[in-house]
Amino acid sequence: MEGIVKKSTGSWYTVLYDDDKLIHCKLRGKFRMDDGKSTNPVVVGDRVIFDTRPGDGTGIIIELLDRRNYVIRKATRLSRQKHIIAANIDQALLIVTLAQPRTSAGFIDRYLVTIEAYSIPACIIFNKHDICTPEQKKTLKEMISAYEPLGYKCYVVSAVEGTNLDKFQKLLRNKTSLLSGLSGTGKSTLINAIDPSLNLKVRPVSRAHKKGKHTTTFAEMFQLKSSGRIIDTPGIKEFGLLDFEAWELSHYFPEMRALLNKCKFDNCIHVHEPGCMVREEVEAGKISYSRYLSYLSMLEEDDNRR
Ligand SMILES: Nc1nc2c(ncn2[C@@H]2O[C@H](COP(=O)(O)OP(=O)(O)OP(=O)(O)O)[C@@H](O)[C@H]2O)c(=O)[nH]1
Ligand SMILES: [Mg+2]
Ligand SMILES: [Zn+2]
Repeated sequence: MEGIVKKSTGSWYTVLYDDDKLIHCKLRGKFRMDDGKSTNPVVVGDRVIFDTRPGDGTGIIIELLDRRNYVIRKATRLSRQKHIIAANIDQALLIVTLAQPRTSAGFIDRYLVTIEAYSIPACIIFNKHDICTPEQKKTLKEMISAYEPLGYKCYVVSAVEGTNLDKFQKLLRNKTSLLSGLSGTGKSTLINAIDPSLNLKVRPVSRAHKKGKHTTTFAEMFQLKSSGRIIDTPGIKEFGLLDFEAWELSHYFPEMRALLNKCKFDNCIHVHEPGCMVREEVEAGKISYSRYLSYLSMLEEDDNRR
């Protein structure tokens, strides 16, 4: 039978099949590992073929079907292995808060670049609108007018007061959505607000540090009553970037990608080169300076990594 992995804890996998049935499965003894470079062979969102074991109602996963896409967590410096967060995602929704915790523009851009590299559509969900100060509401408007023209749809919501949750719910319809963001931004609260019967664990942000407490500790997929599947994830600091060459980085910034081959030099990395169209547009205010700064910082980090 075919199913979708809902969660994985150690050696057990919960598999969703026939729309709403669940079965606990183990992997078949000699399970084909991909390239040995990933720490987890089967992940949330994977489509698998399983057999039921007579007797105890558990199952055995015998085959992993091809993945359409997947997202990895940043690998530690010590290990070359990657940890896959989830697979077969239709859209990535970044949950952002401007206070408690504050999500920086740098974080948002890094996330968007990563998701661009995976070719997965992304949206930005600004949560906790109920506690935004007038100053933050102004920042919010500026951010929306910077990101929407780049193709990232923005939603302003409050999970607590229910603001715009109808729009959010519509966004989730008939899709598999990955929710990510810093710890404490309200990912689990938002899912509860859409479907209270799920009753996910949530915890207040620390008062002293204005940071979340990593309440959700592993990724899990939920089938929504209102149609669609949503994957709750633990708060992340960053995603693992795919390996990229310096000249490729600008391909993941849509406003820079639009200028592809317009610079004087083909291998222009848009820093000091003469005849650089990207820098020209930054100087003319057509490309956001904040986005360009994010670009430079990612470029520099990549340089250090080498
Ligand atoms: N004022 C306000 N508080 C919110 C809102 N959404 C979530 N919160 C609060 O933010 C805190 C953290 O929410 P969680 O849902 O646990 O956050 P999370 O993103 O799942 O965090 P991790 O699981 O740690 O990654 C809780 O105290 C929520 O009540 C909102 O719209 N407004
Ligand atoms: Mg959570
Ligand atoms: Zn250039």
